[in-house]
Amino acid sequence: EKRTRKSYEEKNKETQHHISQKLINIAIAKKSNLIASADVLTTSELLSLAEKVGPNIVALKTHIDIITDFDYEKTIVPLLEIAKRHDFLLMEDRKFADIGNTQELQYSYGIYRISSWADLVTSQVIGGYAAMEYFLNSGIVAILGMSSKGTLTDNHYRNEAEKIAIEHPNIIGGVCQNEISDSLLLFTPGVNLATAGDGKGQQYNTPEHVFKNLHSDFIIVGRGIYKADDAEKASLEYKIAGWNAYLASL
Ligand code: 5IU
Repeated sequence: EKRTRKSYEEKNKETQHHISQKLINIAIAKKSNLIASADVLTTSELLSLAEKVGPNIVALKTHIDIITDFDYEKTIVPLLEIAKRHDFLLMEDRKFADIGNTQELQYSYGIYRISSWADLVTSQVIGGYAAMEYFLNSGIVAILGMSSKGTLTDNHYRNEAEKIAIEHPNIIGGVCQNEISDSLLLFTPGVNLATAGDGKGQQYNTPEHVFKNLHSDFIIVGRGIYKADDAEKASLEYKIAGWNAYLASL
């Protein structure tokens, strides 16, 4: 075992990064380890989902570049207001994968201006340690392993990527389907209570699996929530399932 099961209270004492502390404090206050993935295509769907799931989540994960009618004033400004009111963080799943200079430009410029609103950003670490220096306002969640069938993130890659994540003060955690060092927060997507896959390579596990076997800290759920007939109800179900699985794993 790479990772001992630690409570959120223990993690909170150990972490130095203000974003990890914020995230963990929300988890404790809400009794939630749920991050909803808002892979929706319009501003109105994004805002309506955020409003419905807001009370049950610690963070909302966006792919802001799939919003077809994106407009900073109409999309980001109200999203920030909802996040503040319901007390959740914004995580932009940008998966940066370039040299430091380019990542710095992608992070702050263009129409999305990610650096001005994202508490957390995901990044590949393929560009190496120095490429991680420029995401100054956000906590970085490093992509260490992927959930899709046939991913190239094998044991060797994961170990090398993890070394960078452990060493880099701006990296607060990793996305992975395996155990990682407990100095990092572990974020696990590919969670669904109803199905084992999506027919497009996605592979799903249950909250029980990710907390008990991987000692994960946060589950990321997309279609299990936003495709449900009642997203609010589904988010509550995943919140309870995630929290119970966490408690059972202690
Ligand atoms: N996501 C994964 N697996 C990964 C990584 C990211 O599913 O290994 I890295 C993203 C993709 C999507 C969300 O935005 O997490 C999962 O959505 P579904 O729960 O709808 O499969």
